[in-house]
Amino acid sequence: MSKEAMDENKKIKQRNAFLRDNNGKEMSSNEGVKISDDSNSLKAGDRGPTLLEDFLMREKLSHFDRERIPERVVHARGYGAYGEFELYESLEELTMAHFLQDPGVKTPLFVRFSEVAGSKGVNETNRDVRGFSVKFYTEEGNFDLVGNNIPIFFIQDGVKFPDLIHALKPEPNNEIPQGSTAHDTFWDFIANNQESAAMVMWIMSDRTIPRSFRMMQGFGVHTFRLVNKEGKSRFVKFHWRPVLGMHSFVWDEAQKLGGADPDFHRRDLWENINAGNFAEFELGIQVLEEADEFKFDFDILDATKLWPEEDIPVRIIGKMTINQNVENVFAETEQSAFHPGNIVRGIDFSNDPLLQGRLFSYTDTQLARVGTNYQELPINRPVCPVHNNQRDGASRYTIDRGRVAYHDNSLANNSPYTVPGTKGGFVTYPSTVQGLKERKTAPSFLDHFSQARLFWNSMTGVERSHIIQALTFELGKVKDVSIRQQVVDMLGNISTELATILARELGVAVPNVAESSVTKSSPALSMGNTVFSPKTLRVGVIVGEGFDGPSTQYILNELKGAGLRPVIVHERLGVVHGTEGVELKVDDSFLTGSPLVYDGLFVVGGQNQDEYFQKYTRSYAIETYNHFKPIGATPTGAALIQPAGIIGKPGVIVEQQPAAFAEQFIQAMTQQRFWNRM
Ligand code: HDE
Repeated sequence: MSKEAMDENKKIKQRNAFLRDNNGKEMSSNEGVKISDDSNSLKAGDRGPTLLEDFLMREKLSHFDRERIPERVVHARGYGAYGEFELYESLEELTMAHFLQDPGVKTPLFVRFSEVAGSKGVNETNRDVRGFSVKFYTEEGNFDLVGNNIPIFFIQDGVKFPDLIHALKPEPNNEIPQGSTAHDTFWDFIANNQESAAMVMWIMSDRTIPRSFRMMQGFGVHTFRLVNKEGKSRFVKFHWRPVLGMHSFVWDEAQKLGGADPDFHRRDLWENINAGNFAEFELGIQVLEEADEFKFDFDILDATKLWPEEDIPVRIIGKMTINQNVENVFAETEQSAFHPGNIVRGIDFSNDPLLQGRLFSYTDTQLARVGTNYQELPINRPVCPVHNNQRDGASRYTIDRGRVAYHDNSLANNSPYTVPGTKGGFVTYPSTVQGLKERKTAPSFLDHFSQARLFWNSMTGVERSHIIQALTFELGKVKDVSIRQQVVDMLGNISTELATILARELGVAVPNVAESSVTKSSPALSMGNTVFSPKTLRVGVIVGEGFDGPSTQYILNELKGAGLRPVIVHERLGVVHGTEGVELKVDDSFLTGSPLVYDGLFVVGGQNQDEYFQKYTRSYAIETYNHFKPIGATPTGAALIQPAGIIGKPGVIVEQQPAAFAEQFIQAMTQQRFWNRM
């Protein structure tokens, strides 16, 4: 297929055939009968009772009664969109995968980002791992990269997953807490399953409170294989890098935001895609020769371990652009069915026991959650032809013709034909296996603390202080003192300093264990090294009646030119009037807006600033300041926030001259957080 043809997003074209537009159409039942009255049931007399005969009411109510399907066991809250993947350079030398051959070719895809722990309605800014699932609709079948925003996992063996999730979810006797790991059973699991040590360090870091789905990394987590046409296999790990850089909230902000806007992440994605600010991520791979499998002090099959990028560099191979929202969240996102076992020719599995467990669980869960023929649904069906002898089942959509539904056959010349590997058929990589059949952990999986220490060593001072605060909060919520003690004892294996601080904060004893001797660090693990972009960040602009029209207009234009998104905030909705006839449409009132939903604040002020205006402006400024975010102010605005005592502090910029101010403020927005405020 030519590049031009691929550019037209084959998946969206296929999906469009299923769209139904009800606007301006006559109403009918599902059987096509036109409906004359949809507000009154059929009754015996106008005061009832309602008659069983009312087939229209029965159809409507019984369909409604079945509107829900079971929510996902984990990752229930999520949001999806379509996009495409463009390959930068051919990977022909590494893999046969069709979509990784020709530079410039675009492969349609669907992405779903998610929160792991909470139910379908949980607030989106909770501290949690984020799911990062990508379904590539390739010309040789669907390839699903079902990853997370953290490169490692809690456990090493799939058989433990139900235990982990039972411990992490709300406690079963009272169903508390929702979408949070800050409770006894989770930390009891951690203390008694110490393979989670490294993951604990990651989940207590700022990675689990991302500012946006568009501003976090993604990882395939497991070791997979790439297999080329000569049949040579290499090990591979997949990485997604956000083009906007990695941003995170601070914990206090994330918690409050859960109340101010429980839909913050989906709104951010949806609004930006609609505004043409497409989310972009580069795909990187770490490749390891089979001969080097045993050259490391960790086992590459152990999903609680990462491959340090300084040892095995990440090679960037292409870019994903997420550029189209769904038409219907249930039909597309809720029914989307991901499976790490959906691989294509040229990609294969490793023996990672966590991955092996997943290979069973995902198809099983989709059969239970969505139904037997889930692969036929528009969101899940491949863009390439599908022919086989699978038949029937609930809600079968395809109508297979002919009487032959078996293989081998002679009546249909043995078709549909199997396809040899040389002609495009999938052939499992013939890796060697040896050993006893037994239930056992490999000795190479038993070091739980070296990489936890590597992570701790790689953190900046600010990042370490956030990890300490997060652990103090989470373990502070643990009621059972013995669990607190057990976790602090466990953390003593990572860092004596960390365990000592926590022991004091949590009222438990300092552990008497030797900390890990690892001195190495990996700069790539720190978010302190991220390069930020100001693009699409939101600036709350507080404007009062009679504001300085021309200079405000000038500054706003400069901010927009840098890609920032000013949001006009005023006492009430409507229009606010400045000098020289400048008018601004108000986006948020003080009540509908919140300093939590802006990445920075610009206080313009005005001539008519009553007490209400002054009070809200001050409280917006203080909240923004406490979350370390940039604040800009005109001289009028500065007088307004003067009583807050923040003028002259880092990241608080007062305008002297519009052009210089705009430049400084954009720079401050690019820096995003001013940690040296306290
Ligand atoms: Fe999942 N996981 N998982 N998981 N997972 C599910 O599948 C499971 C694991 C991940 O956007 C479920 O469709 C087992 C690792 C994402 O729809 C379920 C094990 C990673 C999503 C399931 C793991 C993930 C899921 C629930 C251990 C990161 C959301 C509903 C062997 C690499 C997919 C569903 C979406 C969803 C099982 C471990 C990521 C029950 C048994 C490791 C992003 O099948």
